[in-house]
Order: sequence, then structure tokens, then C-alpha cells
Amino acid sequence: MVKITTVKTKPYTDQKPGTSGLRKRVTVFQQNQHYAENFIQSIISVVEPAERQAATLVVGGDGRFFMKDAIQLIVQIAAANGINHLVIGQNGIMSTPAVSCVIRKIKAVGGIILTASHNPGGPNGDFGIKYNISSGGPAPEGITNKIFEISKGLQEYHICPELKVDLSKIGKQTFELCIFKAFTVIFYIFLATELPLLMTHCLPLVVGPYVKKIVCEELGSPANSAVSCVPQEDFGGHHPDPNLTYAADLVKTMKGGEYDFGAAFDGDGDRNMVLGKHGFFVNPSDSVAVIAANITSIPYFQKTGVKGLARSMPTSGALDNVAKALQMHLYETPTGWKFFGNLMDAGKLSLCGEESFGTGSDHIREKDGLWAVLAWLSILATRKQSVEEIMKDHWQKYGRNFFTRYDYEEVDSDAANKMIKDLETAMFDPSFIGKKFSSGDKTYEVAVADNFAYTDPVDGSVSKNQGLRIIFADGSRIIFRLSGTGSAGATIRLYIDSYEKDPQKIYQDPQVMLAPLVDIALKVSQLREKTGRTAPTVIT
Ligand code: G16
Repeated sequence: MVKITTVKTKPYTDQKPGTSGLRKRVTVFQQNQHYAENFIQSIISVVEPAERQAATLVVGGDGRFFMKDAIQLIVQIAAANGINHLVIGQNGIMSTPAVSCVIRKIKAVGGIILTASHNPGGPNGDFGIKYNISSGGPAPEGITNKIFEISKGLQEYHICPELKVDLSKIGKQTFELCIFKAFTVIFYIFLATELPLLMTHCLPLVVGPYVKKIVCEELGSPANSAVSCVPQEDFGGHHPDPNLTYAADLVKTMKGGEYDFGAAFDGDGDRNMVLGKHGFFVNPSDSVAVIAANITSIPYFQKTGVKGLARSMPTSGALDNVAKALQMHLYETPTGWKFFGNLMDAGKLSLCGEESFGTGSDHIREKDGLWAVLAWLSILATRKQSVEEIMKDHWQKYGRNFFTRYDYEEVDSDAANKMIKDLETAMFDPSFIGKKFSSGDKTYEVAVADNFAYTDPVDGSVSKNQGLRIIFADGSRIIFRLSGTGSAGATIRLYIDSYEKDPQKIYQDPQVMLAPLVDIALKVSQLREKTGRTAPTVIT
């Protein structure tokens, strides 16, 4: 008989889930007393006590350092709170899209995902805990706010300290508890994900075991085209963010010209970056637009049809151009995949994407890196053109949204908050509208200046303060927002989006095309002066 213990604790004030769960340094979870336990208890407390004895929770993660410790705690706390069933990936490994899929398939009440996604791993890296609801999608703000409120008042948690599971053993492990029904944990092998990088001959590469199974075994790409497929707690020292900076090895390999298609994934397999031969980069905002424009090449959409399109606010307007041409509804949501869930559940949305290397559809409720790559492969197979040709044709037909994002990571939080506050004050001055800003031979006139707010068309919930937008008369946009996924200091994101339809200009270098707008953004915000940062950490 397993013993249930109630442990007195002190609440923490900093357990507010961000864009995608609670992300902190591993050391915060490890060294602060009861830190992880408190947050896990707060999550489980949102499952109604009356539901728990019939409830199943899915648990999985990206294999990063501290994940196994966190899973043991989840098992012990879930059992002590009367949750009846846990379904866990063998060794705890399961990609984020796989967790979403399994929650839906087995009709679980939700799931807990152990990942800090694209943030570095290892003992000095980041860890994260995220709650997904029964639809398979990340918990919406109503629920994450509830978790935060519980965490701020938490005085005790319940735990079965002696209950230990063998994470490596496939199958059922059952435990007798004094006051509840027997508690069962089932371990499965779920084709799991893992870190970044892989390139492929003709085909892509992908996330660990999925890549091997689908891209190599099923599609016949050579085995050596799948790189970095074995999960490691520190991602082999790599930064698991699939962008041009952190997937530099892949970019270099692709530049060699030997491969036609390359793709990189993040730690938990939900993000993707697509490259063509010679390292031709597909901007994520363009990637979802290309998939939308070629929707008939994708078997899933041939079956289901397409109900609507969506992008996050900072994502470029490339998708809007396709939506207009296809006469499809386009939703503009705040940053965070959780905002797409309600639209999908209501049958209003089929395909969506974000500038932050996220692309997905309503087959699940998370972005899905491998799905996006398979969508691209379907398009390549139908059109029999290269990635570069497809992209260039697209720009010829729809015009091009030049897009760039500057990330300033680990900026002093006070300085970053003050910069945003001061900019907002300046933007809200009535004289700001109509103001002209010049750089080089370009002049832009402000048409709209606001802090983006979103009203969910399904449940009417309102999300405010989602990013400062300066929209100019020609439609060009400068956007500033603070990241909700960083773990130390503040990350300032600057996004620039500018549309060009002149066929003579669409092949230019985005950094050259957008230089005047970047210059204006830096001057208006006084980012350099106020943060002391002279250059971004990452440019996309
Ligand atoms: C998460 C969210 C995405 C979001 C991204 C960046 O992705 O699911 O919707 O775009 O973070 O958010 P931020 O700009 O606030 O850092 P992931 O892959 O980290 O789970």
C-alpha cells in the first residue's frame, strides 16, 4: 500500500506560465525548495477532484536534463491527488506534437509536457513544464491564469514519496493506494523527437526516431541523411533552436549543393526550418503561405478541405495575400500556439503558422515540425520543382513580404520594460499618427500605432498587451514585444514586415530591403541607448 503524504510548502510568486508553459533555468527547479512540486501540484489542482478518479494524463518530454526527475515527481503527485492513470513515453520521451496527438486519441483529460522547447538544455540550461488540455492543445490563458493563482496561494501539496516507476520498462505498472482506486502508469514507446539538425539527400531529415521511421524507412531517404537522432540531456551541447544561427552546421552542409532539401527541428519537434539546395532559406512566414497556396497538393487537406487560415500577429502578411486570393478567412492571433486551438475546435481554422518556425494544421493542437516538412515534400512531389523555384514563383504571383526578426536575448529586465513603456507612451501621443520617419531615401508615414489586443471569436476572451505595432501608410510594420519563453532577463523581439510587389525588386536581400525600417525602429525605440545593446543576438 503506497503512502500519501501532505507536505507544507511556501508559495512562489514567479510561476506564471509564459507563451508556452513555465520556463526557468534548471537550477531554479533544482535548487529552490519544492519549486517543481508546487508547480506540478498547481497544474493537477485544475483537474476537478470529481473527475480525477476517472482521469488519464499523458506525460512526455524532449529528454532534456531534469526531465526524468520531474516525471517521478509528476507520478508521485498525480497519484497522491487521485489521478487514476498516467500514460508516459518510454524513458519519458515524447515530442510535443506526439503528446497532443495521444491526448486526443485516448481522450485524456490533458497532458504535461516537459520541455523548454528551443531553449538550451543541460544542467546550466533551461527546463520547462507545460499543461495541455483535453483538446490536445496548450492550456488557454483562462487555465494558465488559474494555475498561476493556485501557485501564488499554495500552502501544501500531496505526494506519494515512496512511489517510484521504472521509466524504461514498457507496459503497465500498478500501485495500490489507501484512499483511491489502484493507480496505473503505462509506458509506451512513442516515436519520440529530439534535437535539431539533420539534412537529407533529396528529402529532409528530421526529428530523431520519427525521421528514421518516416523519412528514411518509409520514404527511402538514405539513413545517413538523418543527423542528431539520439536524444541527449544537453542536446549534445547544441542550441536546439532551428534557425540560421543555431543550425549553422545544416546551413553549411546545404550550401555545399549536394542535397536538395534540408530541415531542422527544435528540441521537442514542434518547430521546423526548411532549406533548399545551396542553403536557400524559406522564411517561416513564407513557408505557411506556400503551403496554403499549394493546399491541393496535400492529401490531408484533399480529404478535409480548408476551413480557414491563421497567423500570429508578428508573422508577415504573406499568408494574408494567399487568403485573399483563395477567398479564405484569415485570423490574426497573438503569439502563442494556444490561440489557434479555439478556432480549430470551432471548425474555423485548418492551417496556421508563426514566424517563430511553427507550422501546423488541425490534425492536432500543437505545431508539428515533421508534418510541415511532409507538407513541403508533398508540394515538391506535385510540382516537380526545387524549393527555390517554388518560392520564387510564389513571390512572382503574390508579391513578397520582406520579413526579419531581431532578437536581443538576456537584456536587463528593467531596461527592457522601460524601453517598451517609453515607446508605448510616445506611440500613444496623438501627434504620433501621421508622423513621418525617414532613413536613406525612404520615408514612412505612421498610419496606426497600438498595443495589439485580441478578442477570441469563439469564447470572447480578450488578451491585451500582445505587442507594440507601428503600421505605416504603405502597410509596412514595425513590431516590438517581449518574449514569453525566455528564462533569464528579458528577450526583446523586433519584427519588420514590408510588402513589395514590383517583380524587379522581389529577389533582393531582405536585410538590404528592410535596413531603413530597422534603422527607424532602433531610433524610435532608442533600443541601443536604453539597453546598451548595439547588436541583436540572432537575426532571422
Ligand atoms: C512557443 C509558442 C509559439 C511562440 C514561440 C515564441 O513556441 O508555442 O507560439 O511563437 O514560443 O514565443 P515568444 O516570442 O514569446 O518567445 P515553442 O516552440 O517555444 O514552444
